[in-house]
Amino acid sequence: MTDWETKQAEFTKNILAGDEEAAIALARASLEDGATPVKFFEKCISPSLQDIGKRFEILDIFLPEMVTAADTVERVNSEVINPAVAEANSGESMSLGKVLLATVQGDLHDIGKNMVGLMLKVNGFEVVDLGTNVPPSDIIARAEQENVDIIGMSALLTTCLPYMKDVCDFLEGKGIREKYPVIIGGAATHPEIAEEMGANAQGGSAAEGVEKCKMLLGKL
Ligand code: B1M
Repeated sequence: MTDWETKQAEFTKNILAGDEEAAIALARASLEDGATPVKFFEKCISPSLQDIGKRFEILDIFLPEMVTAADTVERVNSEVINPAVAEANSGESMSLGKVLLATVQGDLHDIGKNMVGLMLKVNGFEVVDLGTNVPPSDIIARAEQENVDIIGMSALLTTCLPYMKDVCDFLEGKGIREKYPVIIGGAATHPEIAEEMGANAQGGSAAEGVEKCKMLLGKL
């Protein structure tokens, strides 16, 4: 087992047990050892949640354990990861553009979207975060009101993918499709789905989401 695999196994154990103090201590120790907060998120938090998802799927664990794990991760993020990401990037002051972010209708998953929002902010984007369970009509109305440069949507439930397509189709129907580059992300998405629904880009990770937003605005 590599160091990261050992840490990740330990982290998974901590979050499943809802042991917030142990999970926080593990994250802090990793950062003190030199890991960046984003690396800890991608190497530990994200794969641990994926493992938990797989165990949920095969009925090895049940909803209450998934809720406990998610709540524990949220505490680790708010106490350790988010402040460390913000601090590491506190010198940034330019504005690259305004990105609307939303988890689409029917979907309440927001851990990944929140990380994307934070990474966008620390990389110089303004973020309008509409939260979770946001209907297509609200996404378009707020994009117009806020005059955003990009519409970003997240989905983890495959049943909610059609709402992402609805946003692309409604924009087309209103004759404003060209005004808004659309990026999608979240575990239910992949690049082919983005292409099929007519989105302009897909992000497989928060870092990729930031790169793709820069690319969409010609800032790379
Ligand atoms: Co849910 N859940 N969940 N869940 N959950 C999944 C998604 C699932 C795959 C688990 C499984 O069965 N294997 C499954 C969906 C199956 C499917 O649709 N095919 C599932 C299910 C079924 C459900 C419920 C229906 C369970 C039930 O009630 N019976 C229910 C639905 C509730 C609802 O949304 N209406 C439910 C509930 C929950 C909790 C509330 C307990 C909790 C969410 C808490 C929260 O988000 N605040 C939860 C969790 C934690 C998960 C898993 C275990 C982990 C999700 C996560 O946070 N991943 C998940 C298993 C899995 O994903 N494999 C699962 C880590 C996160 C960092 O990844 O969000 O993909 P992700 O984000 C990444 C990238 O994708 C990217 O960057 C992020 C960082 O790298 N990215 C973007 C994300 N958005 C982006 C946007 C971009 C660009 C990049 O541009 C705009």
